[in-house]
Amino acid sequence: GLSASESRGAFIVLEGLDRSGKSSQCANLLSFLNKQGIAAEAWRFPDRSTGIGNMISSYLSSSADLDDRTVHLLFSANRWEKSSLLETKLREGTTLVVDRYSYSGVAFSAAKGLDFNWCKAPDEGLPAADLVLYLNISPEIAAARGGYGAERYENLNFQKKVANCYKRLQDSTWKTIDATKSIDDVQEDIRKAVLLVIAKCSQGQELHRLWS
Ligand code: ADP
Ligand code: 2DT
Ligand code: MG
Repeated sequence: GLSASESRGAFIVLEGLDRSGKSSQCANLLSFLNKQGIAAEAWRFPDRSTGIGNMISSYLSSSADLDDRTVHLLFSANRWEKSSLLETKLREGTTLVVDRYSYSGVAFSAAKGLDFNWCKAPDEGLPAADLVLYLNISPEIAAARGGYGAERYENLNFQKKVANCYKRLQDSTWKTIDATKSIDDVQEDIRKAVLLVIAKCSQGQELHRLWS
C-alpha cells in the first residue's frame, strides 16, 4: 500500500449512462492535463486488448453468448489483471483518467437482476477511485443523442434500470456532474473537481480499496 506521506497520481473514474459523454470528456480532460504538464494517462474498462477483454468484446457485440454471472466475473477479472499496473502508475505519479470501472460492473449486472452484493463481491480489494465523476443525464435525453449503437445494453429500457442501480452506489467519493450542459461547460465542471483531487493525491492522500 501507499503510506500517507507519499505523493502519487490521482485515480479518476468517469461513469454514467451510455451517451452521457464519458469518452468525449475523458479525451478532453487528458489533453488538458497533459497541456498543464501533469503526467496523466487515459484508460478504459473493459480493456478489450487482453484475452479476457476479447471475450468481453465478443459478448458485447453479441457474437458470443455468455451466462450473466460468467460475464460479470470476466469484467471483474479484466480489472484485476490491470490492477498492479494501475497501482504502479499511481505510485509513479501518473494520474489515471478511467472511462468506466467497478461501478459500471455492479450497475450493469445488477440491472439484469443479479443480487447487488453478489455483484460487488469480486471487486472487493481493488484500488478505489479517488473521485468518481458521475455524468448525470436522464435515459431519455441520452437516447436522443444520435441513437444507440448495436451493442448489448444500448436500449432505453435497460438504461433506465442501470440509472437506478448507479444511484445505489453513490458515496462520498462521487461527484454528480450535470451532463446535459454543453461539452465545454461539462468539461469546466470536471476540471475543477479533478484539479482539487490531484492536489490532494500529490500531498499523499491514501489510496483506498473497494468497497470502503
Ligand atoms: P459515452 O462515452 O458516455 O457513451 P460519448 O462521449 O461517446 O458518450 O458521447 C455520445 C454522443 O453524444 C457523441 O455523439 C457526442 O458527440 C455527444 N455528446 C457528448 N457530450 C455532449 C454534450 N454535453 N452535449 C451534447 N452532445 C454531447
Ligand atoms: P463502452 O466500451 O462503450 O463503455 O461499453 N460494462 C462495463 C459492464 O457491463 N460491466 C463492466 O464491468 C464494465 C466496465 C457497460 C462497455 C459496455 O460494457 C458494460 C457498457
Ligand atoms: Mg464511451
